[in-house]
Amino acid sequence: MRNKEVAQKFYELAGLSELAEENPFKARAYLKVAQQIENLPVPVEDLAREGKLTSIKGVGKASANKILQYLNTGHIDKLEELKKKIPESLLELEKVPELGVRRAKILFDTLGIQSVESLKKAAMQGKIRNLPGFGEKIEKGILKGLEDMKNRQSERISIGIALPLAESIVDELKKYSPVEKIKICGSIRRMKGTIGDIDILVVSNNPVSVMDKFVSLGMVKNVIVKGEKKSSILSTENIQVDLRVVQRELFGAAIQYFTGSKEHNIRIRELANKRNLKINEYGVFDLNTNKCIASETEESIYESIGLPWIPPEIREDSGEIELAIEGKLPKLIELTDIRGDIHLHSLYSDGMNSIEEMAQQALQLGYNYIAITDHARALGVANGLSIERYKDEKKEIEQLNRKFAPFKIFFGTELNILSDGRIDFSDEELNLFDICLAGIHSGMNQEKGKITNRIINAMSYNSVRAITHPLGGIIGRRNNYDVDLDSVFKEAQKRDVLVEINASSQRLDLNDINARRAKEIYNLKFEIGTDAHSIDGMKDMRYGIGVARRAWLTKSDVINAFSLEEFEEFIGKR
Ligand code: DGT
Ligand code: CA
Ligand code: CA
Repeated sequence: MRNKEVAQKFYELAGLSELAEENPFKARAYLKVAQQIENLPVPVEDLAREGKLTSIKGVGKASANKILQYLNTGHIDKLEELKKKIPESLLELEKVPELGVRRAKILFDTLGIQSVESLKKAAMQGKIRNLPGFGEKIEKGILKGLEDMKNRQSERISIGIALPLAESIVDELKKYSPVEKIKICGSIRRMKGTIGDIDILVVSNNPVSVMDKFVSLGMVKNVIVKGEKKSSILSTENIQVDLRVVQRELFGAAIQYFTGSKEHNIRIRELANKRNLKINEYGVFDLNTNKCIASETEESIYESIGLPWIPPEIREDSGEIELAIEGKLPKLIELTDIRGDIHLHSLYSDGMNSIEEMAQQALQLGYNYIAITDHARALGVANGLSIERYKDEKKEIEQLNRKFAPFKIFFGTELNILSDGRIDFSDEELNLFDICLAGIHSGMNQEKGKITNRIINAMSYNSVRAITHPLGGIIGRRNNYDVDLDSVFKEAQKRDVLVEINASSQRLDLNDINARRAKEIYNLKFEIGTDAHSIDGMKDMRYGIGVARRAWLTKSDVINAFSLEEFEEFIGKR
């Protein structure tokens, strides 16, 4: 599914169209198309193939042609045309956090700022604060944004982009070329939050034909190398994809080797050496006779060195080998263990779907319950709810519950942890809800001590049962705020508050490392919530499970893997 990627192009079109001072109506139209495609429940490339692009709301003939052109060639004429009209450096400026198109344009028009360097200089000289609509806070924000940009590892790409891309390649190759077996390996198989490049392995009796198809896929921007055994391409989004063809009998050895991690494989090789064996991408060999003793399946590779099969997500040489030797690997949580999604937004606040539609999707996903947790009033930009509107929402949920029983919709809220640590409502008002989550949505530039105390204070409300997206970052766009996570974890332990693994592929917050610490040091429990604002977003649960497995979590660590009865008991406990 390439929806996010195509949506991104339309966001770009909207921004550039505004910068180029086209009719403002156009920018708004592009924006609308971007939002629609981003939230499309089906792959945009399927609609393209079926000639049904104009069935998407807001997509006319012109936009449909742009989508087709992009899917077929990897570029959009209009986008290139706009780029030519705008100085390159201005394109760079527009990406600085806090800036965006409109402000970049003001800076260009008033101070003649065209580059990141001159922006930095002007901000340091205090020239920006006096411009209309800027002020000191934004000037500081720009400097911080520039710093963040420098620190960000912009080369790695979010799994939320890489995995769907890899899957669409697998689908196409399966459909249109003679593959017998095919597997995504590397860091994607290990479900790392960010990916360097995509590694795919295939078995085929006609490698040439597979490679021909691979290098001519719609998403190929250019071919780096093409061979019979290995080819590499660069996708239109500048993601490298390596495809290797291996012999059927060597498939297990190859996927074990190319799944990595490198650190894990180094340890595996050492273990083999101790047994007078040698492991490489072709199999396990007896060092004396050079005879191959395992290669066809991954299980056989591990077995040959006395280990059980190890789940890819924990192959990082961070303790898994030692436990595997003792036969004590934990049974990691799985996607099918999840019984409900308890962080969801509906049309009542800033979601795209009704509560009923979210419930239908939950049933499709095999869940037994959900919690609708729309934003609370302080979050004006997200259409946050007053107590009165929450009461209306509660009524609707009660009605739906009669319809959907035994499936159950819990009536929840995602509260705002305000700048002073208070939340939107009093404990008494919060009695209205079945479950209250709370998270920081504003004042993210405060200093560490303040932010930490805000979260700690939020946990002092009896009703608050979970802290959402504890670090507040958005992958590739916004850095985490500064917070003393250990203090937060300590308080959560004391108060019996859950921490969230936000499964949205744009967040993955907590990440694997922090979630593992939360469990191992502080014995915390988790909720894995998608924070979905549409039925499509609910499918992001698998990324949350990826994080959870990488954090070594089991079913019993995660509240929304509890049965409906257990979950009800849990939320009734306070
Ligand atoms: P990435 O692409 O940076 O997100 O991370 P990976 O783990 O996918 O790394 P990549 O694509 O360089 O290589 C894929 C796997 O192949 C890697 O996890 C382990 C294996 N591999 C690659 N190069 C080496 C190597 O020099 N030594 C060993 N032992 N394994 C390697
Ligand atoms: Ca890789
Ligand atoms: Ca690679």
